[in-house]
Amino acid sequence: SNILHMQDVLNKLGLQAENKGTSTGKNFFGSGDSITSWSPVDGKTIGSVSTTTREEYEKVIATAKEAFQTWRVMPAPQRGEIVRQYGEILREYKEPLGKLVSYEMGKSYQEGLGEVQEMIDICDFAVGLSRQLYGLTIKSERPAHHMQEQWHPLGIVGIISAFNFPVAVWSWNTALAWVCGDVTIWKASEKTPLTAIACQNLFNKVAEANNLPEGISCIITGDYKVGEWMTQDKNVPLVSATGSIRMGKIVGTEVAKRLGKSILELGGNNSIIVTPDADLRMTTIGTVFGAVGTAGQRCTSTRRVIIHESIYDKVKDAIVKAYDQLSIGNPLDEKNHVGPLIDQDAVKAYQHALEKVVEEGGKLIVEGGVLEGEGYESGCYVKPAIAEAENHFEIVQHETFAPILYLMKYKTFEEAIALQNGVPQGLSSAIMTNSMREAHQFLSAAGSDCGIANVNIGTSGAEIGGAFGGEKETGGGRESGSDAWKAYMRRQTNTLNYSTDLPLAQGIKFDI
Ligand code: UN1
Repeated sequence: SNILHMQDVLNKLGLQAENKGTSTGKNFFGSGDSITSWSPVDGKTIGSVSTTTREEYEKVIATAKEAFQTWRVMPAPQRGEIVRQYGEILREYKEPLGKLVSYEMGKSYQEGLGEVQEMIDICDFAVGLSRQLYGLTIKSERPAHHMQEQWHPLGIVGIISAFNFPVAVWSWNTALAWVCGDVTIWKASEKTPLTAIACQNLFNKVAEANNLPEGISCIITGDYKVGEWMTQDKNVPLVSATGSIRMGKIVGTEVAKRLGKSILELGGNNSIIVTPDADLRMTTIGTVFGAVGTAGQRCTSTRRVIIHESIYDKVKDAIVKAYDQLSIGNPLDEKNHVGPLIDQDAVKAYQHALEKVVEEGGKLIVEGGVLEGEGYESGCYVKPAIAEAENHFEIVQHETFAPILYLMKYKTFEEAIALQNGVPQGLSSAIMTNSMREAHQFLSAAGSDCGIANVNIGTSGAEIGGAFGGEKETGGGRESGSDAWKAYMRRQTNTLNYSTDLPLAQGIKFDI
């Protein structure tokens, strides 16, 4: 019945069968080829969106540049007020937007709502932040001198986001960028273009009510080429990109070529270490949610479980038993735990990984497979699988965006940490333990090398209040909470002399 009401959802969010995918606010245009948005839930077409041409891109840049002139001098708390109103609209539209996220991307309705909740949370965070863009005062070595640092807006921030969190990741970036005084241009994933237009339509209600100029929130649509226009464009001082390592390497390199700034939040290869005195129930729930939630398509999804040999069989049995209870199907039906993968390419990558792990000597203990028949017409529904594997296997070193979990054993604590850290990625990590010593060792400088390290919690489901991102091939960028806002601003160091002399720093004498 949720599906039957999808037309209402589209109407509420201002979406049509054919949509223009370029926008500077209430102005929508776009004359490039159309992209079809296709739901992995039932394989049906939801609507189409026109792509952005180069000429139209230039128009967006010109409008955004113009908008920045007024937006950057509006007092930050007033910009915060705009973000507050956006958070209010999101509360009002939480259900339809959550439903569209679920239908267009394929995650469960609960998770679709959760994603909109993340948007609301980051808006609240940004509103508070708008009064806390603090700089420092610094003691000068010279008499009657004052030093300070202050933070100014950067300009146009380009946001490139992935299909798996089609709306939340944009909001982490944009809500911060807006209160910081930046204007934003969003290139959403071409797999989820409709949710992006829905977010823009909601922003337009706020923009209109407040007489804001065009260009504060912009969207562009298309494939990697459209993203490349931004990465190569000096008019875009910062590009924040969330997605695959392959994409991030290209974005990072292109932006670096012009010495621009980038924030990269890329793939993970997240593991849970399960120690001898771990709570078995918590371990099971944390692992299974982490591995099969969002059908394994979170960058924080649990990919590996590193289990102490003394409890290996017990933990393995509990996880396998939990997998028996999983129901796979339409994610809008709340009785299902696992929805579809995003598309058939993702299904192929899943199948390839399962073949590869066996080829490399792994053993499947929960067999995978693609589901067929009634309810599975899209061809995107797969069974969550578990393999016993070794960390050095090529496929284990690689992030497969699908519900595949690798189990491995450890003997010593040092070995567990080495396995956890022994992958190219460094996003999220967790330990299940009741030993204070192990917990602290895991969080120490010699412990987890990831951007996120959790104790007695799984690897996924971070709150917005912390900085989100990771090390190594995860890209090093941080989005969302803590002081991640600083990356969206430029720092300026000021020295003011209120004396009638001009003493030089370092005691240097220069007499004329
Ligand atoms: C992502 O998968 O790109 O921590 C983001 C989590 C979510 C965000 C994931 N809050 O799982």
